[in-house]
Amino acid sequence: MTVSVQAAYSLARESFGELGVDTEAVMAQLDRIPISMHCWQGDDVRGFEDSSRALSGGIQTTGNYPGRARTAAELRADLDLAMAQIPGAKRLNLHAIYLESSHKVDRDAILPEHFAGWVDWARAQGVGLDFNPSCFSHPLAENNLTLSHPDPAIRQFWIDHCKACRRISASFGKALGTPSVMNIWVPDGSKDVPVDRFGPRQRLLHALDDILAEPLSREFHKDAVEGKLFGIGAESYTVGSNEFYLAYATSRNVMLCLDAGHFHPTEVVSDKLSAALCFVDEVLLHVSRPVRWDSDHIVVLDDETQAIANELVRGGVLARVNIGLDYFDASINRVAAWVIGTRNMRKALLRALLEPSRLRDAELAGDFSSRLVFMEEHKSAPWAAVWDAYCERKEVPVGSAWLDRVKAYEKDVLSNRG
Ligand code: RNT
Ligand code: ZN
Repeated sequence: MTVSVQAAYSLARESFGELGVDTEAVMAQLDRIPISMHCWQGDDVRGFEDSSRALSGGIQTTGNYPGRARTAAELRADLDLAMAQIPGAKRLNLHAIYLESSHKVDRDAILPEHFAGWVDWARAQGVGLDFNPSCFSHPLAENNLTLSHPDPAIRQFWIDHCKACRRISASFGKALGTPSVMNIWVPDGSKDVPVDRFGPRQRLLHALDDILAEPLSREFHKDAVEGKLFGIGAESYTVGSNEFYLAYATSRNVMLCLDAGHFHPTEVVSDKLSAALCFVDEVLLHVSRPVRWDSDHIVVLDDETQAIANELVRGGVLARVNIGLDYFDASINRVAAWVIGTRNMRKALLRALLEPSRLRDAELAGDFSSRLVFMEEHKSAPWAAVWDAYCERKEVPVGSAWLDRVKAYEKDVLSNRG
């Protein structure tokens, strides 16, 4: 370790030790917590199916920073660079539109072989894969209707797509020896006040039941469902609302996906985890940063990201919560966006793991003055020294040194992309 990092770490280790926190054990635990990085930050959620297709489904990337990945090879190269700057266990979260095929394959006909390149890459990198059906950016997803579409043929197309995706997801789990979490999110909703709110929800319910009918071992594949409040162009009604999916996940024993940007502005995911986990076995997190709306800004080390990490550690539910990221920013270097958000999520986990037991003790004793004092003290505890030491041990850059590598890559590689 460099002298300054070592010196700061020794002092930090001692000061946490005085409060009963073993920084060595914390680092070891931190390193094993997987964070699933979302492939779609690298190319503005476009995929490789048809690059002329505009992003639909009520989600939006804004910005046109140069260097967007246009092929799977480019996306993997960008991910390699990003992952090399991020310490700890990682996974990659793929969407169905990231298939590789020499000829056009429609979404209801996709097969594991179209993702062979990703499996090879994941194996070489030692990362697990997660998956998502892509029920948007497609001619049959116009008007934000897919699994709840009133036309049975269109509905069936999306049901078949989701069924094909489950098999691909299970193939990932089998190939890589770690279950793939497959998250179903559909954009279905209505721009203006609908007449019928019941019909679409009943159709979605039956479509989901149909999709999940094929039994697949949880050793290879796990299902998750993601609700939301509204999307662009679907402001008045969202078929898959929070209530709908909470009840669905509970009654069907599937995972609930909680996205930090999918609730009313003063609601927070950090408070929902302990409620949902009373009733569902596992949760999938889409850690994101909503700025005034579901804007999917890059995750920063803000209060809510910290509160989420605190809940996972304080609640002892790290094994039941799958941490995934979900944001897409096209206004800055996209590799930097991945590194910033993923490192921040792990920093939040580190701070949570370093929390001394005196906070809980004070609460249990009813001493809320001490609880608040200790909570506030912990914010300025020397966690950054532990973070730097951890980065050095994992041979990833300390502080902002990774930015030089990303800038060099931008100059040598990204700026040459048309
Ligand atoms: C949309 C959902 C969904 C998507 C990704 C691309 O609001 O958050 O998770 O962002 O699947
Ligand atoms: Zn999401």
